[in-house]
Amino acid sequence: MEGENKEFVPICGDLNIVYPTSGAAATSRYQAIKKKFDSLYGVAPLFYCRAPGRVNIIGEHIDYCGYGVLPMAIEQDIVIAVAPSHDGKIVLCNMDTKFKRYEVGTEDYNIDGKEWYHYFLCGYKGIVEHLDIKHPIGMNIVVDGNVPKNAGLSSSSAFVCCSGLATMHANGGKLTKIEIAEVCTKCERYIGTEGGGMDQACSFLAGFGTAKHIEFDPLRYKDITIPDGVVFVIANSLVEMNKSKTAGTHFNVRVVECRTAAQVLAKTKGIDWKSVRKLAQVQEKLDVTLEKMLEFVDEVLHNEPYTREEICKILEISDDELIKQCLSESTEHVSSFKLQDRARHVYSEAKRVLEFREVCERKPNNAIVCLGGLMNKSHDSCSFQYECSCDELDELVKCCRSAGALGSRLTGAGWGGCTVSMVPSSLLHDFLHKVQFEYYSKDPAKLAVINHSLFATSPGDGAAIITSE
Ligand code: A2G
Repeated sequence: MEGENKEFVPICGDLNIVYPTSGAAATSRYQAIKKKFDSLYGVAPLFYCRAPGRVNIIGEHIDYCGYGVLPMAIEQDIVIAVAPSHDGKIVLCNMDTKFKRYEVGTEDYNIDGKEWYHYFLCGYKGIVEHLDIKHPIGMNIVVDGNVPKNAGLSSSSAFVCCSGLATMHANGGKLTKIEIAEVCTKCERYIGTEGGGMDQACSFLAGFGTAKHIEFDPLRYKDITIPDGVVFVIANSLVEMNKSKTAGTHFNVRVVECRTAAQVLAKTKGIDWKSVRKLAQVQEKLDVTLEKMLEFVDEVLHNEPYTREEICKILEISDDELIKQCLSESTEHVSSFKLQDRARHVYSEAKRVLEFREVCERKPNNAIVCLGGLMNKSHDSCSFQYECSCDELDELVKCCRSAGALGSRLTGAGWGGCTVSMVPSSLLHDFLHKVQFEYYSKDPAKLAVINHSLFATSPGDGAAIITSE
């Protein structure tokens, strides 16, 4: 099905019955949130919002270059319970007492750090500004999240999306899923990384039972049915991937390397390079295939890292101009840029995503073997060309492959976090056992958290507003 751009409509009814993917555990989770809400604010929540995390099956680090990705939502999500208030305040409490209570004025707040509540404020500010809400309503809030943090499963975007959705609904706003996904992509940039929109799009547009091919500029999506007989397994390397700290710097450096590669390619090919920000724009302007772009990359760019001076010389600009045209606040001091490897990864990964989709649609006899092969190539490209893996992720991928996965790769930004593996359903039990033995059992600290670290997953539902009216 081609993605429809529908407005968000609350799911209404008795919470215990209504929320579709809820089993007994989910129901008791909502009841626990309600109980805490009652004890904190003396009233029941008026509504709940939920937004899921995601696992990206293939298409890594190419959304911000303008290329399509192929993720699915996971069941784990962020839930926000809300009761509007009239005291001009937002009060935020978290089910996890590690995250302290926070209170701020509805019109008097700053996103000047990376505390947990700043992620809420990103979604809040994005919606207030987009809908031009002059006097936003106050909100009493309880937040609960079970998306593993710093694991590449998009817990921060799920929180930003859920906050945006709650703010929209509390203020009587109406947006389509595509509109709100775009707003939340932009507003997450208030807090640091220059992501491309996959996480927010997946959180809002996901649908039960299918992965999504999500494309950008303009944002659109298509349901992708994975062939029968396989299951996806997430395994956490337990190396923390903290995007707002070290990985954030690596991440933004990759964004800048891709932008610079696009501009150098454009300049060399006689295109107005100042109008180019993404590698996909170069392909579009030259109107050639991805194969051809890969040839150009090898012809035009050299493998050794570029210095700032060399880039300035090619683009015929000063260092100040380089900062303005290519770099960002967090990357203005970068002195060395690997353009060929990064561009190679992006164009080849974009091609693998299209091949993956094509195999899912055509379903040849060897479909699952082909899909596994594409996932393996994707990991190798992430590891060698994009250098966004780490030793533990490479080791985990190796364990997963030798435990029976047809394909295994890092998922999300990398530099730690999780792998995703495609495993024949008939081998699942054996696979989990072997990976447990090979990766987790050797370290008691890892073994202690295995239940949340190694699990099978299937495509979950997208974000929702849930009311009890
Ligand atoms: O890395 C992160 O999850 C990015 N998200 C996402 O856009 C994508 O680039 C991914 C790598 O494929 C954010 O920066 C919020």
